[in-house]
Amino acid sequence: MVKSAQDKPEPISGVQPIKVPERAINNKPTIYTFATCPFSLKVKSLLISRGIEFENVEVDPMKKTELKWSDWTAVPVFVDSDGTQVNNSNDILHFIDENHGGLFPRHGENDAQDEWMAFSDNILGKSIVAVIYQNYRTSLHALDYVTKIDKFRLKDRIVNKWLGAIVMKMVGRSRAKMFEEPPRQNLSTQLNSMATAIDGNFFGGNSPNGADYANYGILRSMQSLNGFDIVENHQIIWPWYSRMQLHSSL
Ligand SMILES: N[C@@H](CCC(=O)N[C@@H](CS)C(=O)NCC(=O)O)C(=O)O
Repeated sequence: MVKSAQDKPEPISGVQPIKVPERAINNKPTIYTFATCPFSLKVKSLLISRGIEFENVEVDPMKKTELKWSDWTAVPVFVDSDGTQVNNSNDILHFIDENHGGLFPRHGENDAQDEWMAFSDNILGKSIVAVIYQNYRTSLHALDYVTKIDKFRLKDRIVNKWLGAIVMKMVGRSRAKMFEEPPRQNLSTQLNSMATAIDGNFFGGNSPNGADYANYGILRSMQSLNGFDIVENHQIIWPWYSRMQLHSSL
């Protein structure tokens, strides 16, 4: 019987049943990323802070040639040295921690960590997009940066900068509609709420847990873009961010 595309199972997050050792470059843990992607930066900050030697494959954001082998088409994708593939940034954070140190609780073991890891995707990630792409000027500034840093082919660069700025301004607007306050005020409110959960030095207390890497990665992606001054001027978040930066050298 011929299988139709409809029979194809939906790609799933987390650890994958089939190993792909050929995708672990030089037999090292390998991460497939876009350089400016907030979710990729979560994972990089953990890998670097644990001193894990890894390979980074930059994916072309247009063609995604380097990720054609995977059903999961968003970055980051992690492949461990033995070929274990893990999809989705928060799942990857847990997998890496579990296999390299086990320094923070697993999903389901600590409600606060679970809540703030989910917050990084559902609230913080969307709040920064609303600020970065607040208007055409800020959107163009971001696309100028992204198309220079990410692995765009030269001929894709210009068109993506100008068209991307228009598209992302619309995305920014739709993200802004999720929140009651205007984008800058909303980001400030979200940082205030994060600040209440930082327990001493980190979300994890004396040392970072999954919530620290997850939220740091998201904010790290907006460094040098519109709205980062809100982070720099926050009395609790800025010292926390600086501690995370020192801790992860990213
Ligand atoms: N929930 C995913 C989100 C990943 C995601 O949205 N990545 C973006 C880049 S920042 C992407 O790959 N977008 C392209 C696509 O989804 O096709 C995660 O946490 O890893």
